[in-house]
Amino acid sequence: MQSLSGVLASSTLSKSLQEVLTVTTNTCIDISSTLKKGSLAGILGMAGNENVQGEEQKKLDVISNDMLKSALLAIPEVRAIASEEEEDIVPAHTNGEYLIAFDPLDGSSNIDINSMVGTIFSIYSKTGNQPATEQDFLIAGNQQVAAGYVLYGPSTMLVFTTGSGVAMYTLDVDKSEFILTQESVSVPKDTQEFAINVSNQRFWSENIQNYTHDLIAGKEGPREKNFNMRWVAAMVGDVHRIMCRGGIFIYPWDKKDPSKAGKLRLMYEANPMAMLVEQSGGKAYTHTQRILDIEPTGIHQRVAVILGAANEVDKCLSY
Ligand code: AFP
Repeated sequence: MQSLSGVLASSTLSKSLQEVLTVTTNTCIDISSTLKKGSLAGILGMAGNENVQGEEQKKLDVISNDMLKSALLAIPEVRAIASEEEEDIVPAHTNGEYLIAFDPLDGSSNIDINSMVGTIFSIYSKTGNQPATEQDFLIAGNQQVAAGYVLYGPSTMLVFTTGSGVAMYTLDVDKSEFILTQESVSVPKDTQEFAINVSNQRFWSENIQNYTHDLIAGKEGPREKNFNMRWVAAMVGDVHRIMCRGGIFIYPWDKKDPSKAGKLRLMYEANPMAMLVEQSGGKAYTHTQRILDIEPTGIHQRVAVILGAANEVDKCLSY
């Protein structure tokens, strides 16, 4: 069984990108072992302040953010980082080749119930030797050089791509290293499983209401087949299920706050997940455009997300 370090060493990736991936994933191994301690480490519960999103921060949001920030800022390959938990970008080395955007702990509302959470990361290359600015991060997702997530579940798994397909790794806890467990991921074009938070149904646009109505109508309805529903309340968990057995994940625009295009963040949730899904044969759109083509306007920009089985995404967008 090949280790991540062995796969990277035998790859054609630059040594500097290998270093960024190694530091990112090793830090996620440390986050994983911290999470496994749970309440024994006195790290559950609220941190007592809000992040830039206006969301209550959990202690582990702050802890995991600080672990990734300090590890990445310490390596010369990094020009700057952007994080869900940081209002502004954090510059590192003016000669650094890479920009990394991350959600240090996605699904943090699941922490205190011992449910799935994860780290999501997105990597861009950066030429020149000027100090980084927020503008440097406002690059379309189709320019990502790497994207991935680490899922902290019953086992800790790393799923990432550098643009030539998607592989899955499982953490060998004894050796503290990721082992290649699936060389190539493929998302089936069709599905009978959807993920959406139905409690928001009354706030959705009419087309999403009609689309989900027909899913729930099942065999007797216009889709003429039954569907199953899952909702992990952590994008990383719902996307991992899709990477494993297919499906469609939707976090649509809703009229609770019409000024917001959606709940999920483009730079460190939608873009990396869109690259993974597309690299696996799936599709990732907002209501109107391919996510990876969006020209960002801000590092915390929110978008609607409809991703997964290619034919089911097309079907959803046809309503
Ligand atoms: P938290 O990190 O605040 O738990 O939010 C997770 C998330 O951004 C995404 O991972 C989930 O898919 C989505 O929000 C869940 O949103 P709801 O709580 O509205 O279902």
